[in-house]
Amino acid sequence: VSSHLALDQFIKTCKPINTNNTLFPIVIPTIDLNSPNAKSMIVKACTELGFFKVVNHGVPTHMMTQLEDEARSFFSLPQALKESAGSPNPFGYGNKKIGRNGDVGWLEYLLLSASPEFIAQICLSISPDNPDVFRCALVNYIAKVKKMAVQVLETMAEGLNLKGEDRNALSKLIKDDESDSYFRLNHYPPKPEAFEAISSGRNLVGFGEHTDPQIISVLRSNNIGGLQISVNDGSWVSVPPDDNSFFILVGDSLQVMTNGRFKSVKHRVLADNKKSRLSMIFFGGPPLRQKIAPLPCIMQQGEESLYEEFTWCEYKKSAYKSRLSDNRLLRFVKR
Ligand code: GA4
Repeated sequence: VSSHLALDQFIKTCKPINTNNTLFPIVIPTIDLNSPNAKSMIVKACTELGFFKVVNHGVPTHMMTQLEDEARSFFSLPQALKESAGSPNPFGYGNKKIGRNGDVGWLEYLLLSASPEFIAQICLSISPDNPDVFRCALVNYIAKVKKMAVQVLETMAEGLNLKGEDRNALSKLIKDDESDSYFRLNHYPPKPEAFEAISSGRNLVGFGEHTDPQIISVLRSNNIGGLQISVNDGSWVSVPPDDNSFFILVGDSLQVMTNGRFKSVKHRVLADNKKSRLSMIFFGGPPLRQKIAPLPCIMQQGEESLYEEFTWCEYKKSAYKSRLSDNRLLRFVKR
């Protein structure tokens, strides 16, 4: 009875979402990182959707499955042990509550800084006697995915016609020792049996609509669907899951650095599944003091920035005051 009550309460705090315009799976642009066409295809995908899938990515399958197994073990721990990771503000274990301003979703998660030192510390607090298995799975996976993100950003830069040093203009922000990158494990439990009976036709929202504030996000999930992206005309498109590939999302910072050429993609996750969905996401962010502004090397003669200048630190501060579905860039658009 008590778990039904909790679900009932959860549903009451959820806004109904519009799924009338949800449809048809479109073809997700798929980029073979080793193909000579990769750069032009990436630019096209980032311009039109802010979203694409990467194959031939060089991340070994065993690293993905190892981390998925470890994540499963973590989420199956008793609640009190999971909570020993601390609260997710700024980093730790979260359950249903997202951010600091009342957003909720049908998921539990572990939100981490991507730095190996931080990960060592948090793994120690989760399992003091045997921290190394989880730690190694996380650290190895993150290192590989970060490397791939760097390759994607360099291919992107080439596609934008950046030459010489400028080819690293985006990737260097992620490679920087002070890069403020995050890592997140999301566990969306199956839809509860009692849901239909008390939800009056609402959808079960796993993670509500939002854009990512960082430069780039690299997402991998198990073979359970739920991820949707918003396309130009505002309709929602379901992304068929693929546990062998990665999905790349353009973040707000990359939209600004390309002066609006690339679109940060609005996305959400529905949790209408019979089986649980597990996703792992690397968020590539710049150092805190980094100025976020259009790259001088991409600006045409006479082109002006669409945005007021801000640092990553300022953007993050403002993001943490917002609700998930807010348009966080609006505040920085020049009038
Ligand atoms: C969205 C992208 C990342 O998951 C995240 C999220 C963060 C959080 O879960 O704490 C935020 C969200 C994300 C954007 C707006 C704020 C902050 C929740 C929220 C309501 C870790 C991030 O960097 O921004």
